[in-house]
Amino acid sequence: MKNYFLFLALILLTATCKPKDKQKEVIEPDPTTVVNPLKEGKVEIITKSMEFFSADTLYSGWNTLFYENQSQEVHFVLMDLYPDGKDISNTRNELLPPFDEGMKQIMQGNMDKAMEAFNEIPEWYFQVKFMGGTGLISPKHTAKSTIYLEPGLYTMECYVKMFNGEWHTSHGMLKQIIVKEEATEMEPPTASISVDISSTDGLVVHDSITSGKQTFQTNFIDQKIYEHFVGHDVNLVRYEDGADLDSLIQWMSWMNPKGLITPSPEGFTFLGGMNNLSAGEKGFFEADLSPGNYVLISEVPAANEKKLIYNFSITP
Ligand SMILES: [Cu+2]
Repeated sequence: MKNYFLFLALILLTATCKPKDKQKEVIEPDPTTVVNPLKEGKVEIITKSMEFFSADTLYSGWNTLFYENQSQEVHFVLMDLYPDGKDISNTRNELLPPFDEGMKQIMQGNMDKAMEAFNEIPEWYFQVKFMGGTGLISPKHTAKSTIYLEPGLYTMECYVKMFNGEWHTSHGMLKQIIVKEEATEMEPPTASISVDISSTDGLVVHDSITSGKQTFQTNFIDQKIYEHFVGHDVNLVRYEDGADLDSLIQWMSWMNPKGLITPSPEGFTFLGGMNNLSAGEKGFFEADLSPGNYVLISEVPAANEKKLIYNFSITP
């Protein structure tokens, strides 16, 4: 009898233990909790020298671009939504050649010949819709911008110039991106500072800018194509005491042979911003501000004459 109870106890023990062990073995990740950063609207983009490392298919809706510039040069990210039937092969075959030729002529001081080359820019380019991106970002810095993407075919580009005047776009900073119908789960962030930008009133800042982590909301009141064939944007730039603001203004025009080129002007650090958007649209960017001197400035020729520059400082 005693043995019988011992036997029963053993059976009960193994019966209660075994399923537990088995349970441990069969634990598998629940597919509903698998993290998909892209579905959450988190898009990582890295530049190591002259390229974009990123996903090539994104979800539509709100997306935050985390653009890490690991290279030695200043760059930006601009998202161009293409008209139906056009893709990156049209960019390479029809758009880059006139821009390359025009820039070559500018570098040689032949503005008339440059304009002749720009006359060859294909008509479809003027139907490209600029959907934002980051502002200019200095080496070893990360830009964080939130934009709304419609479904479609895009190119991601950076048209800053190399030391010899050739476009980054022609050296690898041009990537085709497909944005699918399915949207992200992201809501737009809550802003701490609101900035209006327009071709009439320039940059108008509605809140006082203080130190710490700030989220800027950029409201594109209108938009237009300026003399450099693109519209206005917003770039946040920190500058050292004594830095020459005029050298920054000159540099912000790619039509200037020494503009938007390596090296970038002395004493200025580019901290991101919001690239071209259409009239009525908004975008967001984040920056962690320490005491110092700053400007918000557009990448356009003669930003000061267009009121597209806003100077401010943060006191300790
Ligand atoms: Cu670049």
